[in-house]
Amino acid sequence: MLEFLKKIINKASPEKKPAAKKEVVKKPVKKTSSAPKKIVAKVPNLPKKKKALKTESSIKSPPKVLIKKPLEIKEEKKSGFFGLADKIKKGLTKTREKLTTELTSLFTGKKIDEALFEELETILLTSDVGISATTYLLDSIRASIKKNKIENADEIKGLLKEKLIELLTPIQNPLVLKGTSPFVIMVVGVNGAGKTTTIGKLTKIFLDDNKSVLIAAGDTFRAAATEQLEVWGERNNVHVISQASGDPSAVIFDAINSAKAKNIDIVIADTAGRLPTQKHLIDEITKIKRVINKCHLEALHEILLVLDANTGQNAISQLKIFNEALGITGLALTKLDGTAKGGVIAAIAKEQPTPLRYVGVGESIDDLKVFNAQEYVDALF
Ligand SMILES: Nc1nc2c(ncn2[C@@H]2O[C@H](COP(=O)(O)OP(=O)(O)OP(=O)(O)O)[C@@H](O)[C@H]2O)c(=O)[nH]1
Ligand SMILES: [Mg+2]
Repeated sequence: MLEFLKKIINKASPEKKPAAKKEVVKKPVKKTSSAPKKIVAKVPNLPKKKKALKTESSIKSPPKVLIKKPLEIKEEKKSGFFGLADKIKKGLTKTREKLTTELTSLFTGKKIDEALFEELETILLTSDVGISATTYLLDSIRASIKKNKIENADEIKGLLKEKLIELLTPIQNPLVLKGTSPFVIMVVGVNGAGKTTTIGKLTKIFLDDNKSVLIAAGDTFRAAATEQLEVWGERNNVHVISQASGDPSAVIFDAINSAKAKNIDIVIADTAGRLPTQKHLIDEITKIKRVINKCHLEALHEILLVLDANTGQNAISQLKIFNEALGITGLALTKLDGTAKGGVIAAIAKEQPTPLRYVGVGESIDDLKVFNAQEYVDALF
């Protein structure tokens, strides 16, 4: 019996040694699997990504970095171009979820009658489409139903999409850079609408299009405004012109002259947030416009009003007052990702049609998109 036990122990012990060897082999395997994980974690942070990869490559072995680099390029391409529709879709999730749920339960298996139209009206109004655009959409849908003898309520969803695209297409009017150089854009809007952030994202759009950009810190009112703009300048590697004590007209004037001297294509001027009801501040911005027009031969090229989508119908009244004071040439509608009221675009198109240049769907540098009616409606429901 003892002999038998000894035999068993002797058989077991030689196996322990190879087991220890196995552990040694495992170590490098662990290393290779952990290193790429670190790189992947840095991918979402685009502005810092390249630096992070360089540091990573100097520490870790080169082959691992080489494997991950193509992935990084794919990521950039995806969000920069191919992922455009996806970004809008993601940004409009809240509005889409509301509309999809409500419209699906409205149309599924229902009769086309007045009650259905009343419910549809409520859905549109609560999505901030506004009375005027809602009436227009319902009338067009009614006319199409009559003309095409539609009996199935399910088909109304398609009609609504079609009519919305028709309504929004006239305000799809992307910014075209023309006229004297530099092309000057003044960004205006109420406090906190997203002006400075939009300037940061817009700069990235222009740089991607191989244009050179200079930013003018024309918000001389708020203490931290210049610093905030400088952060965006650094992210884009673009110069920000500012003055310690300041008259916004002087800062913008300076920036235009500097851009002329350096052959820079575009000047984007930030301005302080102001409420349309603050008459003296509206007067001040009209003065800024006059001064820029005097110093720059061909009038200011673009006066871009930034509107926060969360403000709903209030956005229309802001647009009206800023337009009367300044002559708004284009709009950027921000924070669509934070609201279920993306229908406000339809209200703008119906009540105060103005070229909608850009839509903001997040706080990151790549979260500003050129507005496209079809893409927008496709993302809605
Ligand atoms: N979610 C989301 N947040 C945004 C968007 N655009 C801007 N923001 C945020 O809105 C806040 C205000 O943005 P700013 O760019 O400082 O607004 P502003 O109009 O320059 O503000 P003032 O200079 O104070 O008038 C910031 O926290 C931004 O990150 C957007 O499209 N989506
Ligand atoms: Mg600002």
